[in-house]
Amino acid sequence: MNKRVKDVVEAIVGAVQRVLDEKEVSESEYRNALHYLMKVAETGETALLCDVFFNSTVVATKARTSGGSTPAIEGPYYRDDAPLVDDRLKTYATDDHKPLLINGTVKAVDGTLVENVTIDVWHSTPDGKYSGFHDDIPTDFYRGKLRVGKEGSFRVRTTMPVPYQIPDQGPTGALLETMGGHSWRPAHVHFKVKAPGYETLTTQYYFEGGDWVTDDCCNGVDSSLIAPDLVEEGSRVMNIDFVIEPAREQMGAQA
Ligand code: MBD
Ligand code: FE
Repeated sequence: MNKRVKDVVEAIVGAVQRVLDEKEVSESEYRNALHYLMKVAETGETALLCDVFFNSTVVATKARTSGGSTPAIEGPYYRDDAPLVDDRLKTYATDDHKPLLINGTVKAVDGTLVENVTIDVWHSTPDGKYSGFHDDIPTDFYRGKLRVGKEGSFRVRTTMPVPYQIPDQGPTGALLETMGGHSWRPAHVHFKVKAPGYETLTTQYYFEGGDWVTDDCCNGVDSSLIAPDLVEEGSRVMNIDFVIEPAREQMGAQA
């Protein structure tokens, strides 16, 4: 018996029951919904569908109590097996997008330097795919792990991502369309900042003035995550000073 699981699942079941009742959902609608969910599972879109609707809510809960940098949704395309990279993500030889330089620092909330920090960086390919998930693109493209230097700074080069359409041919895209919505996300770069003894910071950054920044289908944009339009020597530049907080006990965690 796990009290936390009981608590949360009972609340979810209660919420769904209330909606079925209030909306007077019929048997055929209910069966349609079940078939829909089976299609979601068959097409491997379970994480995608849930992330579209729920990831931002979980992130908002974390953000309320976090003293560190603004967190953001992870999305379904993180790979823990990305390669270590030095100062550049591997990009396609044919990629003619504007160069992007991402640099900044990592510090603890009390301003001190943190040891052994790694930053996972990942973003989509020029054609809006994620390596390691789509089209058999090898996992080392457009993603990598950076080691932050002893002085707390990092720097990596890549190319500019573009607005991203979440897979729109499957059940997730179909549902968004049926609901009169769209399946576009603003161009973004994902980050995961990890250090022993610290809370992992998962976040993403967007580009000032970019399409869909104010209308993300995943509701993932916070104004503090929009990088100003800064260009130096033909390269778009993103300066990010990450702030991470000491690890805390996880709420409700059980052995
Ligand atoms: C993505 O690339 C993404 O970042 C999120 C949050 C959801 C779907 C696709
Ligand atoms: Fe993404």
